[in-house]
Amino acid sequence: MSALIVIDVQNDFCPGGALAVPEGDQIVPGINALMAEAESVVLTQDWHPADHASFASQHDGQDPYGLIEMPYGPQVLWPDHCVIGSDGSAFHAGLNTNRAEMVIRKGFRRAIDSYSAFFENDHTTPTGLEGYLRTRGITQLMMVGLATDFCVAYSAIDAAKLGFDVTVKLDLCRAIDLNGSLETAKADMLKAGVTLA
Ligand code: VGL
Ligand code: ZN
Repeated sequence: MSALIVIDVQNDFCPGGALAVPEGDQIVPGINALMAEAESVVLTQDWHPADHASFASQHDGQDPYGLIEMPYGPQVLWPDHCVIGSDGSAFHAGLNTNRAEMVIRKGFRRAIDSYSAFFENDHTTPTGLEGYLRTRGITQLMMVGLATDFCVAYSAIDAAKLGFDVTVKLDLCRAIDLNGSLETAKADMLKAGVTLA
């Protein structure tokens, strides 16, 4: 069994949003077409409380895109984004969500970020997605969405480490590309055994 995992195609990651990914909206039609053919579809949604610790606004003297040390390791600080229930946290209006059998929300604990759809940024707290996929007999994953170098890459690497057969379809992803993070993410995905297509 296979599943298409659509990562964080939300307003705040699209042009005009709080953490806009260049061309983030351009992948929507292609993702809709892929969903129509997929065996099963899972959507993820970045979902933060307004005082989330990944927001630069929560740290005196810090600007967005800086790096701080958190108890679980280094953390990039972001503009406030995907605040629970806000318009920015909603899926892009053009995304056809009808085929989604599961929506997994992540990053809802104030003190810890969660790029990956499988584990929070401490790399140990599970989101429950692994159990969902395994109990449904799903072993093959196709991943698309935003952003290639953060939530897509972290999700793909965790999935590969968990033993799933993972392909990232790069033409249906877009990157933030912070200080070369896209090239690093691609190399890390390949090293983990992810297929880049
Ligand atoms: C993401 C930064 C912060 C992503 C989420 O979806 O790639 N990036 N939160
Ligand atoms: Zn986030």
